[in-house]
Amino acid sequence: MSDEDRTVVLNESLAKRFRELAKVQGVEMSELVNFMLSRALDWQGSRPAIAEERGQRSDARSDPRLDWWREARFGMFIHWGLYAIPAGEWKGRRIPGIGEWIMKRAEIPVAEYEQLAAQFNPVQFDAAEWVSIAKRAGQKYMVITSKHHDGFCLFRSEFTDYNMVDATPFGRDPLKELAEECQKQGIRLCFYYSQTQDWHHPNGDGNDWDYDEANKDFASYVETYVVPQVRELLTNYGPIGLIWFDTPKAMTAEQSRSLLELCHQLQPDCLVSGRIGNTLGDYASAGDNRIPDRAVAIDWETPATINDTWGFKYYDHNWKSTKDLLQKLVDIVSKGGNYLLNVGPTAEGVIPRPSVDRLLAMGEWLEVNGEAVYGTVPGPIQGVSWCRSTAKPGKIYLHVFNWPEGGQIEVSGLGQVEGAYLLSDPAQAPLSVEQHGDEVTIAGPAQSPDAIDTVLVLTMDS
Ligand code: H79
Repeated sequence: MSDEDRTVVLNESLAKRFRELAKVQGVEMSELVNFMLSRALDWQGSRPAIAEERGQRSDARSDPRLDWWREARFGMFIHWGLYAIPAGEWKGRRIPGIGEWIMKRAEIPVAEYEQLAAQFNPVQFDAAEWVSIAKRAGQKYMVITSKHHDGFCLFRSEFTDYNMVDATPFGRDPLKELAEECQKQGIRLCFYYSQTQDWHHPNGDGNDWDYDEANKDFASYVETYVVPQVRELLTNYGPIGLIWFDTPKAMTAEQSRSLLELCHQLQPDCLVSGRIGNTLGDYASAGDNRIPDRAVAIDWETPATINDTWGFKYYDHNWKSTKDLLQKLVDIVSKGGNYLLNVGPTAEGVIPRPSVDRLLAMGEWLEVNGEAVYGTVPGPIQGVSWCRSTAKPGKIYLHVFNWPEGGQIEVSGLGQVEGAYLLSDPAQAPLSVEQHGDEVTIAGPAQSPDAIDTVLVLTMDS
């Protein structure tokens, strides 16, 4: 929609609600739509990056079960499902929004959408390759969509035939293959599972174009479908690092709690994402692509896209640069969070090349600078634009995004600095440090050693 294009076509159900409301309010329809849109935008901008209901249970904050995840800091998200086939286009029309939402946005009837399964034959899928990409990117865990909102299951399930093994010509269980490879290559396998929205299941949330909302029995969907499927996922694939629930919406506290307890009972070490709802997660989930303004003293994670979609869209080429992605990673880690960065493989089973290129470039940087990322906590310098800081006992890492002309790095508020060196320097040649009271000046090279993020290690007198 351009500024000049003043024709907005509302979908039928929205148009009906607007017409009724406009009548009641005695205003013009366009006036009302403008008002509502501006309210929605204000609301969007004012939402905190981490919503309270997607927060962390207070007794999880010091739970050592999270230690591997606190160490990991960087994970791979994978959105893969039937939506990779239409890849953003339905019947010749490009459907706006995120690719995995195509069924909902185009209100595709279940009977039609289901037929995609017969075409899903990702012969190029290679679990070893996917895991190796994560590994080379420096990602420590992998979260894959076992079932997204469209209801299609990537895993064999006894509770529906609408799954990869029973409904597609492919006939293999990719989660089984990924589980084996993750074990081999030392990556923690984790599952995304859409516990509330299911546009395929008659009692699931979200599909009001096939099913009458009034006839839905959401509680029965949770009890007779979600619970047994979560049991399958946490029983059939070995140890699972975490289960990533999403969009809690109507989940009651009792429903969230019973799911949480089920997970902990089946696999005591399996973590549960904050999107289980009702502030019951083992860790908090920031909004999609949202990064808090400052350090947050809970365990939290930002799920994010490399372009503007999660599920593959063939015409989304809006790839963030490696620089942007790396600086986002460091920004997040400097505020105490994890970065769960998404790839959307194609219907053939291939992770798009632009994603792979960026991930591998991030991995190269991490190969050199990982010490300043993995297992760190927020450092003492916060809220400045030119650098970020992370810390480990006895060390502060200065991540310099904008190298000062001449290479004199000036900081304050750190305590007594003992020495400094460039993390990229294997010899750890000492840089000259001058300290006057609180003010510290470190003499770095005149030219920026790393155009994205040069890490200075400051060793501290304790
Ligand atoms: O799995 C990914 C998304 O599909 C899921 N969460 C991430 C991790 C997600 N579910 N809901 N939402 C994100 C928010 C939905 C926003 C919407 Fe829209 C606004 C749905 C309809 C309007 C975005 C824009 C999707 C379609 C149009």
